[in-house]
Amino acid sequence: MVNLTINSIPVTVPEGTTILDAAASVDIEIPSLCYLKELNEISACRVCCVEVEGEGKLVPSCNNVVREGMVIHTNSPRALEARRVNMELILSQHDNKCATCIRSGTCQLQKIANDMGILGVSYPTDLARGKKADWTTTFPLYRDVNKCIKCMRCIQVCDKVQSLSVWDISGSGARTTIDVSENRVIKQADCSLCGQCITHCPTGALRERDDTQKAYAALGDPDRVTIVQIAPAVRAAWGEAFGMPTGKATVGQLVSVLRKLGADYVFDTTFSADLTIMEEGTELLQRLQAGDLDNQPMFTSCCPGWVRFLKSQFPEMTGRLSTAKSPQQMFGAVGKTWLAHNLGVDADKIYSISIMPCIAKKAERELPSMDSAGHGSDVDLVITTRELARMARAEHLDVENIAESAFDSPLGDGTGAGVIFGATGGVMEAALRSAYFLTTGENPSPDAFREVRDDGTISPLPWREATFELAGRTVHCAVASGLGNARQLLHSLQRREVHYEFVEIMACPGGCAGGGGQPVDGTDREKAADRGKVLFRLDQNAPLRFSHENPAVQALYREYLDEPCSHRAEELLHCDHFA
Ligand code: HC1
Ligand code: SF4
Repeated sequence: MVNLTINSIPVTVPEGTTILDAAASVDIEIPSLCYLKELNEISACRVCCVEVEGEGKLVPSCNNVVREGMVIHTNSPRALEARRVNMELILSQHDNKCATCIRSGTCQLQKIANDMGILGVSYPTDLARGKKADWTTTFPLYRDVNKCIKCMRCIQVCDKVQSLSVWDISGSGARTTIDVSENRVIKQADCSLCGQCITHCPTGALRERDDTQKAYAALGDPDRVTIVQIAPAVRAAWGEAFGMPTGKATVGQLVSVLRKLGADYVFDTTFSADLTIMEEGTELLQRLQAGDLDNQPMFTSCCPGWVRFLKSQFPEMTGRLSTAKSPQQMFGAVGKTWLAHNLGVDADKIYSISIMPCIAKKAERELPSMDSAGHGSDVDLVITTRELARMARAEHLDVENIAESAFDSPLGDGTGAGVIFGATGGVMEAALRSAYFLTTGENPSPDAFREVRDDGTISPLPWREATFELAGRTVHCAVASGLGNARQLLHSLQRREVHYEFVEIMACPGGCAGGGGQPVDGTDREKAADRGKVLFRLDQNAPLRFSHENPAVQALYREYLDEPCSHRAEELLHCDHFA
């Protein structure tokens, strides 16, 4: 242990502890901007500088460790002055247009500047001129070079967690900035659109393409019938955007918000998650029985970030994806066919909006294979959880106290199995529950496959694995979230170091619960695990916990599709990932 003094308080901490953490251990908060524990400890911003007595120098507290006998002042006049100068220099290269900034209220730069009482900047404004024009096009990810504070967090999260290295430092000296690596434009950069750079950005430099105006136009158009679907993971997180604890705001309240915003029908993506299970589970059994999985696994295909990653990084393995479309897209295809017929509505009048925790879903809906209902795109618009929150805020709704409202029928029916799609391991678990039923005619215990869940225990591998008996044989399963972990798993598969029949991969760490379109609160606290717990709790308490028991899914097969993987189901609900 190391003994030191911080602001006259005696502190004892283990060797190797940073000054920042040592101060936190006695409730002294040192402001920091670029720092992300174990990810970005480079002291680029130097806002966390403290004074070390007797050494005549200021040091960044995020990457300097404590030494025996140190006497540290976090708020000495020198430390405060250095912090203010560093902040003002950063602000001189920032556009400071808080009134029109997406992160106003959750921006860490804004918070620290306000906390420090900075009312003006002593240095001339010196904004970067970057490739801004490239970002104003239709790409779902948007970057504003004049809000970038060069903290390098996007570089680190994309490189270390997602293994894609889309971002890099560009230029030198005072002209140093962050841009797409290797002098590419973003469309050429194999970006998975996971959005992790956005959720880890401390300012408004990175954001999703804003599609709220299109949503307003559709919701207010009397000639359109708007059908809205809400993704599983949104329900666990949307209230955070209003300062509520994770999971406090319910999905029933969100349904009410959407009705207030003008939605004609509000449905649940968990309906089509259940449908996905029927199709993907049947495909799994068919491929197992055909011997197609003897050497290489079938991959889940519901995460478009993962699908984009696979197609760009391991194109030779694209054929291992399940052909099942994602729940979002299955919903879209069913919405403009069976549902339109059911509602007695002209399918051409339907405008289908998804509320998703995801940026990649915006690109997924635009893929050429996603128009199988024959009425334009099956899904017309994707709005992230954050965009939805902005729309609710603009409406001045008292979301905390709004009464719950039920989903519309029939695509509002979902099971607990559909809900857990939003957490890593959930798709696999839901699929195995129904695959067991499809092969034995009996339900397993709903929790029989919980081993694939991320329960917080450390896995010896960068992924989780489990083995189950299914269809008279042993099925080896693996679950990975985060694309860096996925890359390691794929390399092991290619080198034949591991063998699995069924593999679930989600691009975002923790699955959609940690999606790139989820609320950010400016605290840097990773919330995916807590949101995942909310989803598993909802499953635990759900009246139905098996996808094959979803009454709307059963009716859809009875009235329209016949059976899973039927000719019509293949046409509507499956796709060619090579297209
Ligand atoms: Fe997801 Fe999915 S779980 S991909 O994360 O399979 O976005 O929530 O909607 O489509 O159901 C996202 C979430 C979501 C799909 C489902
Ligand atoms: Fe989108 Fe979910 Fe995939 Fe993240 S894990 S890219 S939120 S679908």
